[in-house]
Amino acid sequence: MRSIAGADIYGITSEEHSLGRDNITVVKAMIDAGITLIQYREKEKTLLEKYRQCEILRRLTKDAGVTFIVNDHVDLAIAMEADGVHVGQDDLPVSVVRQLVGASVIIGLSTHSPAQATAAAEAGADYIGVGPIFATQTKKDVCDTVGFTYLDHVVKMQKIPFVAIGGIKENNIASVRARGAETIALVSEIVGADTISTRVKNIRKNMENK
Ligand code: TZP
Ligand code: MG
Repeated sequence: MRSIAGADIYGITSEEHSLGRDNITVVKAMIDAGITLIQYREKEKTLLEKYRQCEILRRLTKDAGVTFIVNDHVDLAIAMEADGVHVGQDDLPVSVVRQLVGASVIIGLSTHSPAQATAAAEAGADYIGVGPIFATQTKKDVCDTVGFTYLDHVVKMQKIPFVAIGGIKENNIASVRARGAETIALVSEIVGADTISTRVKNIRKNMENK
């Protein structure tokens, strides 16, 4: 199985793309829509503000049996007793993150090349991010798109679970799925939907049309 925690959709927060709703409201809607893997990703708040939101989100996700991953902040993930932490290429090395969080916490690492995927697996990451597949406005310091070339490499040549990310929408998700991605992350397409439950339903419909 190449999915992450058995999830089809990986929901990721971003308040600035959430049509004026806060992350709590959005995560509640994601949970109601049946999303079982959610990352707290928030670039526009202080660490204390993030902590306050995560206190609520940890309770909501735990009660719903949803896997809760914290982006960027290893300390926040530990404090929240999050199920996982997601880091990037310029963050602490995975080996160091592992020492800090312990064996049972999921570690995700963003990757953009075959060499990074191999290194992530060797370092003990539990999953990798593969992207950006398509152009995205959501991530500010984003690298060039990796397209399907890198996705195909990961599907065929790597064993580690992975999530495809970047510019994935209701109308292109079938193409990503068809190439072998089991878990697919969408930020703006979900948090920016007028009605999150309807959007998730349509995304799932298109995912099944492999
Ligand atoms: N990492 C690679 S692309 C990206 C992240 C966090 C942002 C994806 O956002 P969207 O809105 O799904 O394109
Ligand atoms: Mg990061």
